[in-house]
Amino acid sequence: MYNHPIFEAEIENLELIKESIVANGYSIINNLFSDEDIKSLLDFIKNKPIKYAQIDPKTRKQIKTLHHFNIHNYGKLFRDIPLNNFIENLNSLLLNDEFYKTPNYVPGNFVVNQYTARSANSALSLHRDDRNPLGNAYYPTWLQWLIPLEDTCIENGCTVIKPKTHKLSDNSKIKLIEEVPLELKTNQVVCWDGRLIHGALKNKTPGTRWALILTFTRWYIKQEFKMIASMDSQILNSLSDREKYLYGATVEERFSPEEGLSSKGDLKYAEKKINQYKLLNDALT
Ligand SMILES: O=C(O)CCC(=O)C(=O)O
Ligand SMILES: [Fe+2]
Repeated sequence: MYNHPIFEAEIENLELIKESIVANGYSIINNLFSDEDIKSLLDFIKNKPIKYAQIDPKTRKQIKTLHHFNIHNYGKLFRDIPLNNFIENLNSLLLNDEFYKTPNYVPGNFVVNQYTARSANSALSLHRDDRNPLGNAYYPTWLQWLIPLEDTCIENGCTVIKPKTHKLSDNSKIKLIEEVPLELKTNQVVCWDGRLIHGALKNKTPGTRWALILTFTRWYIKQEFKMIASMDSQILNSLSDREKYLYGATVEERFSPEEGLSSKGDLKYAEKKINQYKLLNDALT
């Protein structure tokens, strides 16, 4: 058994949730998505052929896991998740750069770093996904959201965390902190600071353990995949202003100073970059 009392709260308690992420490195959030949405997401994922496996962060070897990447390309239900109001509000409190002005109707200037669906099979070693040098900064620069599409438990390979390790850089101290399994129901999600040490247990059951994992970072951090480049022209044509910020179109690298002198782009700049990707799509098809 473990001593750490697991923190969970309802979506009405935005401030408490923020405080738990700052203090404990994570928060469980109850009743964010409807049962119906979770079921539709699961049905879609279960019917989609799988192309990829995962590299273990510690051993760098391929491990047995079912994995989908860039799932913003899987249709509206998947595209709506990063736009969820609560996710947007919490991310804005923790990841926004106050020196990067956005239009009033665009609340955040952080970006999606990676958007995947994962079903546990082998165990995933303890790791942190935030690649910044270790430190004890108050604010995170990465936030990760895990949205279970099936109940998770110790038997089927739930996530494990080492609470409060997000601000620790001393490995001997990290070793002493207990590993806490986060057994989640499908009406719960968990959000953690990307510096928090976490992993996943082995799935000992014959069933799947599907979860969506959505990583957001501050705007200047390199995305795991170039989200804009992963989209076909039809999706590029349908991006809302909010999504142009969210998927990094406003902060795509400039080819030269002729494309603008600030790396904090605006919507006009995003439009230009999106057009460049449309031309690239046309050339490749
Ligand atoms: O699936 C999980 O519980 C955690 C996965 C994870 O940490 C990762 O893929 O980096
Ligand atoms: Fe991870």
